[in-house]
Amino acid sequence: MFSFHSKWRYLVMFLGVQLVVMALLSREGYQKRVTYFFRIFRKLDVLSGSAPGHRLNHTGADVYANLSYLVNVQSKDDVPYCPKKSPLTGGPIHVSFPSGLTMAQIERKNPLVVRGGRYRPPDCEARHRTAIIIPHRNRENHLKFLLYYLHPFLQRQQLNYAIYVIHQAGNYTFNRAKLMNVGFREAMREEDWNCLFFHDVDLIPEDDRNTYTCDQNPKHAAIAMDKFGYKLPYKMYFGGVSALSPLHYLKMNGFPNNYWGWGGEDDDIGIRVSLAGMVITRPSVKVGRYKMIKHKLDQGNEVNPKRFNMLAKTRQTWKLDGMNSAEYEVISREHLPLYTNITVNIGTEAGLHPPTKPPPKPRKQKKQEPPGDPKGPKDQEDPEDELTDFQSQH
Ligand code: UDH
Ligand code: NGS
Repeated sequence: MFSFHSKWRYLVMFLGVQLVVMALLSREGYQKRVTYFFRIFRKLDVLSGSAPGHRLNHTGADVYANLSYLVNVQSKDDVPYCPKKSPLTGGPIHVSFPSGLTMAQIERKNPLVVRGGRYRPPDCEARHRTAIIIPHRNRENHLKFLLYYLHPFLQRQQLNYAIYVIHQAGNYTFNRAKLMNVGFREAMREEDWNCLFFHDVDLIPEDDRNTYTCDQNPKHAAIAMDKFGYKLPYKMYFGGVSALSPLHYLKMNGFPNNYWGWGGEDDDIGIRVSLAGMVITRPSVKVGRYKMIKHKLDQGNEVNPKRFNMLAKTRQTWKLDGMNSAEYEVISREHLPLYTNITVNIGTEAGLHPPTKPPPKPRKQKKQEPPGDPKGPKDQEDPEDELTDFQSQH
């Protein structure tokens, strides 16, 4: 009887101690450790593709949905290569443009992106090194949306990447293709990128199976844009977003430098691809989908009236004008939290430092012109007249 009572006492004491131990273990420090182990298990599940949470809702998925699985690890030595197909990609991405988005919010949502807008997968060695080149001027709002979507999109693809914004200084007519030449050279100065994506600031990819890696031939990625009813507007279209390896780029002497204003430069680039003996590859229309942020033609990027005549001469000009003749001056290079901003003076048609016109001399009394050429001296002819003549004949 007596010993039965003391047995109960010992049992109650034992349970009490258990309770105290459990209470202590559930304090913050222990919780952290338990969460850490749970995270490891969850990550292993994700990488093997078996985590239930990882099964994305493929319709209208949030682009940030499965990035919470990425955990920064201290040491990057001896990490294995990333899988050939990223387990983090899900398919279609829901794209909308809510008001009030700030750069600080984007930074907070992308904690693993480092200065200059660079990223490497924390848990595996990327198979691809991709630089994104964005020609830019006065489109800060578009840039914000692009960064919001592009960072998680590229992280899902497990790429080693950086985003370069090439900002044209001054107010002179915009020159998209020349800015791309600047972007190519300046990005390659920083790292041995094996793929360059030339990306308009107003195009948001809508499917993360559209991989930002290079193919055997130059790739036109923006094959299906909403503004064209999600199909190619014409067979040779090469605008919006394209991808070239450094080898492709140099083989076609880069892009033309002399298309000032809107239109034609992308067609010229497409022609260069075939003149250099390459072909254009494309993803499927199901995957190469983009939403364009609606806008009007910018001030300073007026339609270029010379573009058709210039296109007719690409065969003669591509080896002379391009990467080998691109002249510019970098004004600044800033490694900002979400991108590298390169501000550049690309000059005008008259060169990098066009001579300022001297003030007009006071007119002298004109002598009588000798009879002869009614047009006057030959050097007064505008060389563009020749191009306009060509256009009207064709
Ligand atoms: N860009 C700028 N600032 C400018 C002009 C162009 O950043 O002032 C860049 C930007 O990356 C843009 C790209 O150059 O996405 C292409 O320019 P765009 O968006 O004006 O060209 P797009 O063909 O739009 O996409 C055309 C608007 C309607 C033109 C109708 C002409 N018939
Ligand atoms: C072509 C332009 C391209 C342009 C494309 C789409 O006509 O530069 O339309 O334009 N080529 C010429 O003008 C020679 S868009 O509908 O996006 O405004 O990219």
